[in-house]
Amino acid sequence: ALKGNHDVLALTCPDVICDIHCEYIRAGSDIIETNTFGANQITQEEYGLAGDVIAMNEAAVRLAKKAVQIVGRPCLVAGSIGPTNTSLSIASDVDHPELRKLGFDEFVAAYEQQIRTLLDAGIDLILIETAFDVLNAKAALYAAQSAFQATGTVVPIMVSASLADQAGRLLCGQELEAFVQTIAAFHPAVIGLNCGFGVLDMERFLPVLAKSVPDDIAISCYPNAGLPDSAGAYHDSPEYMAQKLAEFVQNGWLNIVGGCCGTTPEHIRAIAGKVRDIDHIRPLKSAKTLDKLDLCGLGTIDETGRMVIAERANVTGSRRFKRLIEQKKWDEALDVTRSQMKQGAQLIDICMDSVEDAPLCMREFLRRMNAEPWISRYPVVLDSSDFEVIRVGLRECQGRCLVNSISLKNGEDEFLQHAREIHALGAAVVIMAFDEKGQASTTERRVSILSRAIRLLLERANFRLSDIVVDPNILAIGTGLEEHANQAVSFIETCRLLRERFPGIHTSGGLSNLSFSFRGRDDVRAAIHTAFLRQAGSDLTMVIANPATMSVQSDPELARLADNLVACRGDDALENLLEWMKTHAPEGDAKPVQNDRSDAL
Ligand code: THG
Repeated sequence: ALKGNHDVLALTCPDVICDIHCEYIRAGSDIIETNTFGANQITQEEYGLAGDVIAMNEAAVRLAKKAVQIVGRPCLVAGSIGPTNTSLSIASDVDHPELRKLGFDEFVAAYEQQIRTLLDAGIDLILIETAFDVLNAKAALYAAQSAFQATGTVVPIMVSASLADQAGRLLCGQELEAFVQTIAAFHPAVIGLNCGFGVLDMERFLPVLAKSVPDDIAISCYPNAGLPDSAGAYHDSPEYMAQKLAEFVQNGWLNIVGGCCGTTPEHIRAIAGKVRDIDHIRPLKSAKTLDKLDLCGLGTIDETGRMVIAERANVTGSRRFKRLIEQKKWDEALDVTRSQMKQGAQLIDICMDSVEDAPLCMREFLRRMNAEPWISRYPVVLDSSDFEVIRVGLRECQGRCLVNSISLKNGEDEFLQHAREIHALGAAVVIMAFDEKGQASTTERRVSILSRAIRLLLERANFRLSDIVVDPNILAIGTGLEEHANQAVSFIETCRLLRERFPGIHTSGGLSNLSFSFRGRDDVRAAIHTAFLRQAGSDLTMVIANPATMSVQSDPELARLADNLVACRGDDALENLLEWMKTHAPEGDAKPVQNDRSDAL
């Protein structure tokens, strides 16, 4: 049963395919696509033709190039990469959100084989199209980079999404703007829309693209000729499509237009005729050095103020969360993240480091989270000191996530290798102030280690400043040890110096670390956190915290004493605060927490 397997036609009816290419080139196409939309292991497995994938791709490129030669006018050949028939983000069985038919690495292998073959056969660009699941597209983008390395050939990449609903979401649930942010991190040449409901329905989504696609990336749009009727016929006329697309170009929204399902050579002739002479094409500018961080999940977040990363989904920082994960109480564990977001956090830090089989727990949790659209609209912060856990996490997150963290503690080689892997998967990274000698606790060492790490990322791992978040280590104050007294001051000073040296760079830290010596006194901890955040001001652009313990209205005397302690003002700041604590019992029935400090770090 080969019905529906159009990709096999390059092998079985080569002349038909070549003639079709010729017709479109004569009609005015500047780019034609190879007949390889489903010519990959995953799709062809269904037809029992996985063994013919290489031959299909080779033949398809040959036919497209032959057609260009026959017609004799310049035309680029784009290697078509479809999404396959399988989704990486959506569970095949709703009762088992943690199961997938196939995993990310299997997609990468299938795509890498297809893309290598297309590159060797001589395509001019790669077209990852009809993306309905951003994770499938990520796998294709990751595979493309491996294929570039393996073949030594690099070509521009176009990525085109297909929207599934009138709200402008992909089938996997991701909003268009979040899709753009996720994909833009891979620096393709073009981002756009194709297929879908036809040109009319694309009209309101193109301004979203025009607003969110970075200035150095082109925008494309090649819709279907309307929505097919029950007999599978498409009804948008060539003139109508051409007229609408010309309007879109005139609006400055687009750089590349064309047609998808149901568009005949007549459509392409009409479109080419209408748009060829419009000079109001969307301008492309070279990239700015600092773009936005653009972390996202299924949705985008507001990055204008200080961003709050929720800390409680952390098995080393929360006994309760650890118990929930160990007992596989997934719904209750998900509730932890949900309530943190309700309290005002914009990002979710997830750490599984102290449970058995942390990589598996990370994957299971992320897959279950993914089935909760309300939670998964927020960006994920993958918190682990085990890079294997990070690797797993990066393969499950739909949006652009933040890796927390890497450092120079095991030297430059490992640092760069991990950084490159993170970058190749489109994520941003937190770098901690550790080096080969250990943790930095002076301003001088904090600044020097982090500056060195930033330069390595910029110069040797292809990062932009906007892909990097620095964390100079928030350490506990109020311990009674003199060398800890100015830790908050030193942290804040480091942030300021680094933001002077690298304008616009993001800074972050774990707020609760600061007040470890005051465990059991949530009122005092909250006052210390509030004072710290006020003193850090705009030098601290992100913070890992329990949103419930920030910006609280404390007793004015407590607020003043906490402010002195954080600012390391006077020799008796700690003494005065301890004195106040003796005379002001904790509110409610707060009990001292028994676990020791190392447990939460
Ligand atoms: N920088 C970066 N990442 C980090 C940290 C950092 N990740 C981990 C940690 N530090 C930030 N997260 C937490 C989470 C919880 C607590 C502190 C930091 C915490 N936990 C309760 C306590 O110790 O009182 C635990 C109580 C309980 O068991 O419920 O305070 O600095 N980049």
